[in-house]
Amino acid sequence: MKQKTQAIREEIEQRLAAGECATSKELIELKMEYLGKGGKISALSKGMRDVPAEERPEAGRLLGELRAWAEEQFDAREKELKRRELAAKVAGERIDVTMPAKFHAGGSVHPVTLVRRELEEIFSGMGFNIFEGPEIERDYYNFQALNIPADHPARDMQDTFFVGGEYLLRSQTSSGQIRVMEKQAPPIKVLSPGRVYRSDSDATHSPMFHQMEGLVVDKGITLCDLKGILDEFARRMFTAETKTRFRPSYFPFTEPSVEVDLSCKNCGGKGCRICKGTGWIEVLGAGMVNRRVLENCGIDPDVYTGFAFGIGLERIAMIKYGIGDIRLLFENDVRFLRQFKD
Ligand code: 2U9
Repeated sequence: MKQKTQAIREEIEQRLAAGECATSKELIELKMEYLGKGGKISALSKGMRDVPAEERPEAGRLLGELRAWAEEQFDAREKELKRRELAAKVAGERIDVTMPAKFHAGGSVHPVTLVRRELEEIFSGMGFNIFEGPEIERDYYNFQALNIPADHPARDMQDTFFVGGEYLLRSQTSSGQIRVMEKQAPPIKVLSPGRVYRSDSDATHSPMFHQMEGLVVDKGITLCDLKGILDEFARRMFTAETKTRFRPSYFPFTEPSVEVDLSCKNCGGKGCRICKGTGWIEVLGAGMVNRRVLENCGIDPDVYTGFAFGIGLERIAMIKYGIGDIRLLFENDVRFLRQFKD
């Protein structure tokens, strides 16, 4: 038995030294050849039956030693192989920080979003709270409560998208502001940005566009407060020299109503192609909240007054960035969009 175990020991030593197993898989195969069920060491164990009884304890000890030694050899080699395989993997994955970076196409912020963010910053800095109402609105909030009578042209199917029954796609964000006035007692100072829908489409009108309406209701609010707030907006949004001009107008929800022009930043008011020679650009509508609108919301118009204004975000973006056709803002052509950066 001693010779046999010694012969196997030498055989294993030789085969491991010869580098027969370069991979973990080959090592397992070699291990099985000796320690597996049908392996050479197992075969020796089976041969114990033929060993004379007095030699068996010594033969058993030798066999046990051989098995323990062989396991140790294979385990040590396995550890070594794993270490080498890992080292090779790590070396292959090494990052070369001097390589040029991969190109990532960076996105840009949509000009309407840029304008919305800027307006939100200007008006929230003046104490306005932002409220976004629903886009699918009831006739009452979009028209009736805003003093838009049943025979008003805005109510025509040609102008408003009706969804069915009393529901429609809101044509102005002021519908949401009625909801605020119903729930909240003055003082009220809200700003409502959002999508609105009107059945209209050409170079300056889109069936879906973005509005931002402001509403202030409190005791003693006058047209002067409106002018002060809009002057500040004009200076912050455009330049410190920008002037505002109020022209009389008419809206059912405000009385008196005004259309507000800003002095043309291109020519400084002298008159140019952009302002069509007038020196002024029409930018928004505004007015004192009609007392009937306040009454509809349970606010006493003899105690409280308010002003409101409405701004079309696409219109501001077109003026600010010199965009000639509103449709460019909705086509999502990246060659156009990537010109705008945050
Ligand atoms: C309430 C009462 C009144 C908001 C106002 C305008 C005048 C206006 C237009 C500007 C360009 C719409 O997007 S646009 O086409 N808006 O001219 N909007 S006063 O008046 C309100 C708002 C809320 C409760």
